[in-house]
Amino acid sequence: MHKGKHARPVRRFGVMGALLMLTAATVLSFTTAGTATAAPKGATGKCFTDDSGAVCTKTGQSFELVVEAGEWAGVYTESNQKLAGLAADELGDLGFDWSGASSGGSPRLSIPLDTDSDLKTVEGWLYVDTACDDDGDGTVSLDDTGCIVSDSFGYHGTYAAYATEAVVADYYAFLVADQPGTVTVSNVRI
Ligand SMILES: [Ca+2]
Ligand SMILES: [Ca+2]
Repeated sequence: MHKGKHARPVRRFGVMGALLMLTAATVLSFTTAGTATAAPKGATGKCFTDDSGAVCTKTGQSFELVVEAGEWAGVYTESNQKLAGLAADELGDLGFDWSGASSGGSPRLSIPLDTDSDLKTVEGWLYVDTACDDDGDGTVSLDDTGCIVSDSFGYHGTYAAYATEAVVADYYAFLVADQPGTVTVSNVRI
């Protein structure tokens, strides 16, 4: 995954940092067993950063992400666990509202996918970036007509036409900004 090439070890939020660095292959060995206690269940969105200068500022349910080259910051929640097991091509209106900088697939949702019937292991990712906001109204929503998505298995096209056997894995779904600029996201629905 290109997004990991600038990654380096982190201290404050090692789980997400490690996750961002992992290739699809190495994610295979990841399970939720060691991370389930990292944050309280049911928590609403929380900031994470690469701890190298990127800034995430939470105001209410709005998050300002300030990222320079090679950095990342984002929002995660554990409430996505309600998604585990759902068909990846039938996820309704997941998405987020955004304003500010967008480029190179940033900001985007990364939704963990399972393809081997073991929800505790992640085999791939569904990516939902601002290409999904085809009508340009500042709302990314999977149920928008014309919403463009991609996945780590090579799909790139409309979500409406997305057909996969994958289901959502029992793992973090998160929003990340990893291209330079300042973007504000809110109403993160994962
Ligand atoms: Ca799996
Ligand atoms: Ca839209």
